[in-house]
Amino acid sequence: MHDQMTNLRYDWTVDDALELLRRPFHDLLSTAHQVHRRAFNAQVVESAALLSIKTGACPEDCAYCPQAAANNTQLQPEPLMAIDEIVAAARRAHAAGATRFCMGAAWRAPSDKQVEAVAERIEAVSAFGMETCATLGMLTPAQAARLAEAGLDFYNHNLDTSPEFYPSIITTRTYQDRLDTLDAVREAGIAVCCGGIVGMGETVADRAGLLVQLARQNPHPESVPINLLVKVPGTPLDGVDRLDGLDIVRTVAAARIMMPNSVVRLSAGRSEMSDELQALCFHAGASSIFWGDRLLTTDNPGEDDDTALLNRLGMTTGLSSRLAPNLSSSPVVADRELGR
Ligand code: SAM
Ligand code: DTB
Ligand code: SF4
Repeated sequence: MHDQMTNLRYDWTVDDALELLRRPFHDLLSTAHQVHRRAFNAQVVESAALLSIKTGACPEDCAYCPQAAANNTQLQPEPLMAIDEIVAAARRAHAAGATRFCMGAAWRAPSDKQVEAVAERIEAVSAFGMETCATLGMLTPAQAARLAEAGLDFYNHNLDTSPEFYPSIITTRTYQDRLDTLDAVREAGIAVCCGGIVGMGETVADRAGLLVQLARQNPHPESVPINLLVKVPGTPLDGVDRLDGLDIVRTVAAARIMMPNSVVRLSAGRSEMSDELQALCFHAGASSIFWGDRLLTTDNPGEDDDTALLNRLGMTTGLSSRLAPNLSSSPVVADRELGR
């Protein structure tokens, strides 16, 4: 379906996505950048801080994840953090320039008691004006409603990869389980943050398959994190071949074109990327990053390096990289170029 009012498409096919991912690089980038400028201020990136509020000993078997109990990593498990510690971390992140605070927990699916405890933490962080995000695993509709009531702005739940490649990466929960949680989050009125991971040994068709799963959602996820696999010793994916950096740029560009109003976040893996590669990703339409020197359990570039990079690019951080919504539908790019 193509919504003529909003100029958004929800009928993307794998062939459409493959056609984008395989375009001559400059044609793809040129279109993505023009689409980006219709809806976004190209000089602004959003800055989200991450905190692992419950770490490790996770019963899921995600092959990429240092927190899975099944993976033999050196990670020290930690129970749910106390409210005052979380609030102190959020205040520090706010003072360091982050506008969103994302709390991650290594759960398969939280109990109602655990959701209640996180709801209190969300209320405490919202109270001093930061946007809140949580990623806690699978949720029931009632749990999503409780988090919405607590004031949660975003819920992160990734599809990770294509439905075809998914069973090679995770066996303890299904693709449909993830889609059901996304429905519950959407239904509760919380904005959806949903993306995936590249560089896990997937094919270009798998990257196309992931993008199509995201872009066939109506509405599109408000935030789309594109993570580059962080390889952690002890995880089954530690030895996979490095993904060509230009394929990361292509994935960002295709996401930008397919979901023109969504905020595409260049997420995990930036510590392994050159400044030049990150600059290309911003040009291709990424307008959000994780801010601070820690992701959940692994390293991120840190405020000083990121501030220096943004300065060199004439860019700044800001609460929203989105332009006014009515600017987003001006037909600057010919339908032909967008694959319509
Ligand atoms: N346990 C919850 C879940 O899986 O939904 C929330 C936390 S989990 C760590 C959040 C996301 O982090 C995963 O869905 C995955 O996309 C990403 N992630 C985990 N380990 C990663 C790694 N080594 N490299 C890149 N992304 C990773
Ligand atoms: C997302 O897409 N990436 C973040 C956030 N959502 C929760 C997590 C990245 C985790 C990288 C590995 C680690 O630090 O444990
Ligand atoms: Fe657990 Fe989430 Fe890591 Fe999977 S990605 S092992 S569910 S913490």
